[in-house]
Amino acid sequence: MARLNPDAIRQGDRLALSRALTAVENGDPAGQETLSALFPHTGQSHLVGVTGAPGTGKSTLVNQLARAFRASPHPPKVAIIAVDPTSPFSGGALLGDRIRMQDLAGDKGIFIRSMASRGALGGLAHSTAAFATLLDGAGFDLIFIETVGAGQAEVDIARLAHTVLVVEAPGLGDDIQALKAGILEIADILVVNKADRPDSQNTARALQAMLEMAQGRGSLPPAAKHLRTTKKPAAAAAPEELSTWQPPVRPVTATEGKGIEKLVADIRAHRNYLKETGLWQAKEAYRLQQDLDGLIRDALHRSWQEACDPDQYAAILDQLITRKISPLEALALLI
Ligand SMILES: Nc1nc2c(ncn2[C@@H]2O[C@H](COP(=O)(O)OP(=O)(O)O)[C@@H](O)[C@H]2O)c(=O)[nH]1
Ligand SMILES: [Mg+2]
Repeated sequence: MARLNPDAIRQGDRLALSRALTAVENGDPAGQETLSALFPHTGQSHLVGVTGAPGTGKSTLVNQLARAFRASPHPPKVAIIAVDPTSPFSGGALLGDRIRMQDLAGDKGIFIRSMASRGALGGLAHSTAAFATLLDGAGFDLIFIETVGAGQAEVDIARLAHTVLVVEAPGLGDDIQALKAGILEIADILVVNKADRPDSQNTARALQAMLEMAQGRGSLPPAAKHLRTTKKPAAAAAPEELSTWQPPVRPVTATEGKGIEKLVADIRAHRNYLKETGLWQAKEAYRLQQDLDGLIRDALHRSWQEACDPDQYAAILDQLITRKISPLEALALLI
């Protein structure tokens, strides 16, 4: 592997950026070095997570959003990370994503990258965060992270983002898909795509009703007054618990670009809200703390593993399984 060049990445060298992303994806130490070199220059990008069940139209939507942002008066540089846990190919893309890449390929202000993530070192959320940091360091103002909303991994990835779009579409089953995946509560903006379908109003109404119910129960965020009374952002509290943001339900037809302007306005409004309330910093602090804690856990576990005698471990595990000792007693014997 050629030496990676952080300066070239900062100056917009796309090849250098691609190389660094690949290095990070492969767990190559040179990738880590590049990340560290770029880190002081990061923290500028707006990360927008886009999640939802397969087929809801996320890729189509992100495509339209990228195009709309690029057509605005002071166009941001836009990057798209498509996280596809099912793709076994590094840098591989689904058919829809390949079409998208061709579609947006001529614009130097757009960078698109798929991340195949099976067996990603340190987990999916960790590699996605690393990708976002590299793109941030490369000067992308707006980074879309598209994930298939199917479980905890996607929720973890979405949590990386400042703004989370949960995409729903009618006709994919009777239930609201996001409810099943447990991702409704992390939505900052609820997008009801395929508004050209006759049943889409029912989907929108059902979502609105669910939101109102959740708010009535108080399971959605209470007042953000903590933020105004404390001097520094509470890194320990999950920032979403401090938010008073009311997620809008936004109908769009991604294939026709209908409703996209309003969605762009929603995304900008949420960014401004985060900046004005101090939640932006709180989110950044929370994310970095989570990342550090994860690294510490991994490092401690690794060093324990290196020191651990596998035979002793097997013997203690056996005692645990046969219930001769409790988990806590096993821990005391092992550490
Ligand atoms: N009718 C209709 N179809 C759409 C719309 N947006 C996307 N689709 C279609 O839905 C399918 C899945 O879209 P895709 O963007 O790949 O969904 P993803 O799996 O969520 O990324 C494709 O056939 C799209 O053409 C829309 O607004 N209306
Ligand atoms: Mg997709």
